[in-house]
Formats: sequence, structure tokens, C-alpha cells
Amino acid sequence: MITLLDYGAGNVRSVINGIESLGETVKIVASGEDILAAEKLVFPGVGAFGNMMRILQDKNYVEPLAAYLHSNRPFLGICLGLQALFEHSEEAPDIKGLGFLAGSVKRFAIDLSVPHIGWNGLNFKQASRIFSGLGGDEKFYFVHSYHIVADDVSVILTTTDYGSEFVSSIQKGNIIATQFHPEKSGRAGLIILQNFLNTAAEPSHPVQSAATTTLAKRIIACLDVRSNDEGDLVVTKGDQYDVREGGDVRNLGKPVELAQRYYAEGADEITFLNITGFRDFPLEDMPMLEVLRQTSKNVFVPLTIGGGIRDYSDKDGHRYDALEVAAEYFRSGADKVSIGSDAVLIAEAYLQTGRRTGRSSIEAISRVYGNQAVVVSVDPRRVYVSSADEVNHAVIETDLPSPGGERYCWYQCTIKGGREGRNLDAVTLARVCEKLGAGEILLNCIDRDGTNLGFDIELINAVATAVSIPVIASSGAGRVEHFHEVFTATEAESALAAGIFHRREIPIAEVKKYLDGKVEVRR
Ligand code: 1PR
Repeated sequence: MITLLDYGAGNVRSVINGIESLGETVKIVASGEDILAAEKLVFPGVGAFGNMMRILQDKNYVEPLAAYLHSNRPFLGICLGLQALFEHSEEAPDIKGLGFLAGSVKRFAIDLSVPHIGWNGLNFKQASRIFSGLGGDEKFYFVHSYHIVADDVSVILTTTDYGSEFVSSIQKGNIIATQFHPEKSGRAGLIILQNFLNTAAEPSHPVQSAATTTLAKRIIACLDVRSNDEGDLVVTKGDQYDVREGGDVRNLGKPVELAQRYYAEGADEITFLNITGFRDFPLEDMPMLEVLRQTSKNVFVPLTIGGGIRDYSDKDGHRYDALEVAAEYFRSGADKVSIGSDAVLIAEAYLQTGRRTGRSSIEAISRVYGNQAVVVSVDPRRVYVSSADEVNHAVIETDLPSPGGERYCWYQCTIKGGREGRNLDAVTLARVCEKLGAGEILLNCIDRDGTNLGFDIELINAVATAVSIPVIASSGAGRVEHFHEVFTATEAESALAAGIFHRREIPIAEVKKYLDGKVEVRR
């Protein structure tokens, strides 16, 4: 029996699913006594440091946790569950950590995208039982803006390189903690979980073959989901966002089955977009929540869900806020939520008043769950103009002039799945959303969607150079070379595709095989 400390701030379902997939049962902590009575305790910290410590204090968990740690019974901290062990964090300078280990938590001060999101390797500094069976070159999933600085270097198990070298796991006796998420790190992550559960596993000291670790470019499979006319939830796919063919919604398969297939084929992440979420209220859309629950049972890579994340009043006048919608998604197995239409409206309001309200979905969700949990999905369309100063938008000079010869364009944001164009450009939207707390930009392109013509490199460059958060390039992938192009001609951290994977035109493994040796990928 594994005791799991869930303080209600994120996706612990994946940790439970990971442990259960290894044949163990999980008991969720309901009181301080449960912590004191635990035989093996797992603490998956999610969200923001200050919020986490406040909840631990309010629930009177701090003392039992300290007592458990000092008893040296098996403990596995994950992500914030590692950071909590230290004295304080720059993320919440006035709030004390557990102080079990000397040191602090600092924000990345580097010239790279922050958060550090994605699959990176480990430099092994000493042996541990949790490494038993690893080869040394495996990559693990990270998502964080802060990292620990341990005063006592003897506790450091591994480091990882991202701009500079930071500590990615520690061990002191039976107290083990990782900055990466084993429950989101595919097969290699499950090996670590298994070794933690098996306290008799032999210590092992793998050796990484390269001198430093490198963050991999991510390949993301995207599933656009909606109900078809028969009422079945299906994966569909549009051509420039038109998902109907001969009047019917295109049906490319079942969401859970396809997600499982992409996990098995090596997808680094899976994104579900509930494409009619803007008109249906997601909390009434139980099938979509069920898709997440079922998928997260045996898909151990990050899951993002988008569609309909906004404040909402139902027909009886009951008001729900976006945070409640997101919370339900996280509880059902999502690691990140993606906000589309609402982000455009939020940015417009911000630009009008110049003020943050603190109440927008982006701000509210990032405050509780951390910036890394908030993706902004952008649905832009190219608009040509004849000169750079014709409009008050971020205009670029394009190598792809309009049929009429116009050499300038801007990218107009749309809402409601491309149905409504707004007076806002994608570059400004991305900048404002970063300021308000978004951790990642999912950059679609209506012109390229479903065309197989390749990613819109000009759009991606315009946005990626304007923000410091990671950008996911999306729309238009048709050949393996397109992935190479987007990773070498832009600063995109990941590339997302749908049609070529659904139609089995190019398997994910073939994309990775082509990129291997040219661009860092997870094998
Ligand atoms: O506005 O917060 O409710 O979110 C709705 C979400 O649904 C948004 O993220 C929006 O992008 C998405 N969406 C809405 N309508 C459509 C549609 O297709 N009619 N899907 C739609 C957009 C997602 C793309 C696609 C890539 C790759 N499609 O990410 O997967 O273009 O396709 P490809 O590789 O086949 O070219 P809200």
C-alpha cells in the first residue's frame, strides 16, 4: 500500500495510475495521521510553491510530514514535492518550505525559454536503487520554472543541463525526490517508480554517453474531438478548420484508442482539443472528462486538454469560473489546459484598460496550478496588406506574397474555432498572454491546417521571437522534412501534427528516425 499526499492542486491521477499500473494500491492522505502511519509516501507537488505550502499548513500536514521525513521511511517527492523539502523558494519568498534539506529554490536565470518544458536527460552523480535497470541515456519529462540549489552536495543524485547545470534529483537515506515527473516519462519513468516501490532493488550508477544533457524537441499528436451527428465522441480533422466532408463530421477514430496508439508509437505529448467547447459547457461534457480518465490510465506522457475553458453561466444562472473547469480537467488526468477563444478576449480587455484584473482564466489558473499548466492556443489567419504601416498590428514582410502581389501580412486572431476574426494580431496576443501567466503557446495556423504544405515558418518566427515561453508549432505537417525545417528555421520547442498521424501517412517513429542525429529527440 502506497500513501499518496494529494493536496488538491493538480494532476495526481497520473501518479496514482502509474503506481496502480505496477500492481500497487494507493491510499490518499485524508489527515495528518495518515502521513504518520504511511509505510511509503509519495508526494507529487503540483502548481505554485506558495499555494502548496499554504495548503499544507492549513491542513496541518507540515508537522506530520517533517516527522515522516525524519523517520527515514521511503519517500518520493516529485517536482514541487522535491522543492518543498528545502528552506525557501524565490517563487514565494515570504513562505517557508519544509526545511528538511538545507538550500533554496531559485528561478531559472538563463537565456532560454522558461519554463523548462520537455524531455531532458540525467547526469548521474551517484548510485541509487531508483536507477536500477536504466541504460543512462533515457530522457525524462520536466516542467518547471524553478530549480533547487542544495547546500549539501552529497544529496545530489543527478543534474540536468538547461542553460546551466541544475539538480534534477536528490536522495538522503530513503528520502528520494525528482524534479522530473516519472509518472509522465513513459517506460523509463515507470522503471523509476517501480524501483522506488521495490526497496530491495540493487543500487545502480548508469552513465550517460554524452558529456551534457540536451532538451529534446517534442513531437506532439493532436486529437481534435467533438460529437458527430450521431452523438458519438470522435476524433475529427479539418481542412483549414472545416471538419465536415459531404455534410458529415469526419470520423478518424476513437479518442482513447488513438491516444493509446500514439503513446505506444512514441508521441512525447498528447493534446486533446474539444473543438466545440466554445459553445458547449465542458463540465456538462462528461464524455470528454471520461476520455481523459481512461487515457491517463495507461498513457504516461503529458496530456493537454483544450476547449471551453472560460467563465460560464448555465441555463439556471449558476456561475462557474474557468478555474473550476480547469480543476475538473486536472482531476481527470490533464497536465495542462489550453485556452483559445477566452485568451483573445482577455488580451483585448487588457489592451483596452492596460490593467490586469487578476481574475481572468489565464491569471487564475496559472496562480493555482503554475504557469506551466496554462497553454494558450492561437488560431490565426494570414491577412495581407500592401505596406508595413497600413494597420496597427505586428506586420511582417513575407516571402509568400498574395496572388495580388502584396508583400506584407499580419496574423489575425480568431475565436470560436476560426469562425470570428478579431482586431488583434497573434504576436500581440502571445506577448500579452505571457505577461498574464501563460506558460506555453500552441500556435496553429488556419491557412496551413490540414494542407500538408508544411508549417508557416514566418508566423512561428514572428511569435517565437516575441515571447520567452515555449512555442508549439502546429498546422500543415505533411512530410518528415517539415519537422526538420520547423526545428532548424525557428525556435519552436515542439511540433504538433494531426492529419498525417491519424491517416497513418507518417508514423511518429518515422518522424523521430528522420530527425535523429540532426535534431535532439527522445528515442
Ligand atoms: O476556443 O478555448 O474553446 O478552444 C477550442 C480549441 O479547439 C482551440 O484550441 C482551437 O484551436 C480548436 N479548434 C476549434 N475549431 C477547430 C477546427 O478544426 N474546426 N481545431 C479547432 C484546430 C487544431 C490544430 C490541428 C493542427 C494540426 N485544430 O491544432 O490539430 O492544425 O493539423 P494538421 O497536422 O492536420 O495540419 P476554445
